[in-house]
Amino acid sequence: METIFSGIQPSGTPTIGNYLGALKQFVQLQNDYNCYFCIVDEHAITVPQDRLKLRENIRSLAALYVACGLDPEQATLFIQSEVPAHAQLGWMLQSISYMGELERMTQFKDKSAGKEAISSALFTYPSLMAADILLYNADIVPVGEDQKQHLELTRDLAQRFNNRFNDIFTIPDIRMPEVGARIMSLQEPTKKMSKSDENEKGFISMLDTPKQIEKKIKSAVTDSEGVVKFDKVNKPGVSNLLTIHASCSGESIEELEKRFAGQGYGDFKQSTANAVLSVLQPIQEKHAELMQSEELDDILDSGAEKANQAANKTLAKAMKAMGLGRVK
Ligand code: AQP
Repeated sequence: METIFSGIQPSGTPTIGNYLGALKQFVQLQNDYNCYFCIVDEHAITVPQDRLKLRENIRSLAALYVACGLDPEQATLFIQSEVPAHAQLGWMLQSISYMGELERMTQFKDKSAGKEAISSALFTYPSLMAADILLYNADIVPVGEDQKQHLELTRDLAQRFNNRFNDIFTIPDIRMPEVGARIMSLQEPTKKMSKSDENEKGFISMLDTPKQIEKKIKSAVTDSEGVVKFDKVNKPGVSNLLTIHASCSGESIEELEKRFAGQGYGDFKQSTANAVLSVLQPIQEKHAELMQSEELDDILDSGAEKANQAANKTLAKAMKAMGLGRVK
């Protein structure tokens, strides 16, 4: 059976973008693959975090994974910092990562733009992400489009390590959803929707109330044309809402264009909000139940145990290949 690895940062509550680009795929894949799903808290601290908020976000994200339909009996769900091999292999991979290739990463450029104090960890983030994936010899990594460049670097680092030391790592393939791989901000539809956006009107959090969701979608930036048509270049706002609607309701973009032809944006926005609510409401109910239960800690304990076992095996091979430590 092939292996899958993917992670989400507990840097806030996941957005509908994280759901459509990543979480939704995870649930579909768990029956056919050996899956590792990770709460990548060490990635979250590459930008400043409030300690208590981070803890809360980690727990809430774990509950969301399960609430979305992830079955902990089938897939391994764990927290990155509870598996020390990630940081160890991350360091080893930094030693074969070049400054030039890390400087080219658009996520680093976006997140560091205009900031004065930028952590070195934000710069080396892709080497740690490569370690996350390579430790489990993942064949496939299901992610949204924004992670494509990091995935390409992961493949380069794996190949470089294998050529230079020993053939240890599996070269992973990326897997992106056909629709929903890049959900855009509701306020600036040429920019990706992000859970850490300072403008809360720009994203729909998976735990927003129905009122908040309706309000955010109603005030989403569109255009003055009043025509519901998919055209990413000239109508980025409407195209983004069409993508969200189609991904949530299962209808095609063409069907939606036909249904709302000649109707303006009011009904279309209401229908988009309804489609989002129909997906998020059952998840929110399950999330609330899980947050009150002890089940979550049992799931994360057993996930950490399984992940440590698998990761330590690969780490030992990689250390031996590089000549680290002693021969035992
Ligand atoms: N807007 C998006 N559309 C589709 N997929 C998306 N993903 C993120 N944003 C979108 C996918 O969600 C997964 C988890 O992402 P992450 O938390 O590891 O980091 P990120 O990609 O940096 O996501 P955010 O929401 O933008 O987080 P912050 O604001 O903390 O940087 C990934 O598979 C990603 O592709």
